[in-house]
Amino acid sequence: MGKRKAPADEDTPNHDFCEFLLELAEYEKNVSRNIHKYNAYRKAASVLSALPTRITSGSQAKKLNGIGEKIAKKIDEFLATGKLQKLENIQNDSKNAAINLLTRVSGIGPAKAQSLVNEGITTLEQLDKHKDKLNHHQIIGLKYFDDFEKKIPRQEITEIETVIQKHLRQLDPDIQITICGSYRRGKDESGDIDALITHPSYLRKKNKNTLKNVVGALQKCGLITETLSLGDTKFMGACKLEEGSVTRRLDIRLTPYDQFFCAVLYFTGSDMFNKEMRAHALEAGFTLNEYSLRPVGSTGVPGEPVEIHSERDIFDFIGYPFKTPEERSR
Ligand code: 8DG
Ligand code: CA
Ligand code: CA
Repeated sequence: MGKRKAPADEDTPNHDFCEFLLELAEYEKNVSRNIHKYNAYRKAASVLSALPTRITSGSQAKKLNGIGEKIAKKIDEFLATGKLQKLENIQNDSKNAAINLLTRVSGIGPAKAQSLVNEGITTLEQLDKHKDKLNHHQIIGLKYFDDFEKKIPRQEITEIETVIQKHLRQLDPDIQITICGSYRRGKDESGDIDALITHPSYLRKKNKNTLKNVVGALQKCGLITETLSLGDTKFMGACKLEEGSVTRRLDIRLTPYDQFFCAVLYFTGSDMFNKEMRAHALEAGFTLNEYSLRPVGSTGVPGEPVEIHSERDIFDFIGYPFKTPEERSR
């Protein structure tokens, strides 16, 4: 997953509010480790970013779904003073800054970052001298710290997709690949590459070697350069288009054919959109995840998965107006 969350869209009328809300969200996730507050700030930023007009007071903002008293007060403070004292304090605390920095290393989560900082490791240089404290994923994350923070231009992902497609065809012409994530939502640049593969003969029963064969072929041709983890259904690693190119984060997931559309929907995101869609599914009496859509009976026990033949089917079943991938970005 992209580690540095995209800054708020600069050309929306409320982007400065979104910016401080997203920064507070990162603080809650990385330092306080309060996932509820993290979600609340993200939700508020998402609501504000979709507004076509400028918010001029906290009380006006409070009328919006997802903005309560506390965030309204922050908007008033920001409007009055042009800053937020809470955020200034957070930014001026060197321990917070160190935790935030270390969580930008792929594989280092908030808990690991805190324990490193508690041991006195606060910079990447110090981290480099204490690689014994890191696992394989984190060591690779540190090695490619700069590369992994660089956004990937859309064109480069298209080229990588073409290379993958060529090798998949040689392996088995029936394997299908879809690049999901922000790329599928039409973004000009992405934080990483989220590839989903499936095969018509892969229905529940797993072929243990499919993903390993795919990864092997892509290593052999030089595209895949690092492996962070590799299981039967999920590869996490890195790839490089050619010698001298930037090293990119690449995830590949193998999904059963009958779960393909739920997986495509889930991995296309955005994660805020997924949250909204899951909430809507629940209201309509369904439970939705990356594997299936299932009706929930009055007992609360999910039934058998609904048969799905397209992404649109999922929207139809829960009575949610269809949105193209490009419309799912907030
Ligand atoms: P980016 O890489 O350009 O930053 O954006 P992205 O493609 O939207 O984000 P991502 O972090 O790569 O995640 C890909 C999709 O996976 C995301 O759009 C929706 C889905 N997803 C969730 N929740 C989570 C989660 O907690 N972690 C990850 N890695 N993916 C998630 O809905
Ligand atoms: Ca990802
Ligand atoms: Ca992504």
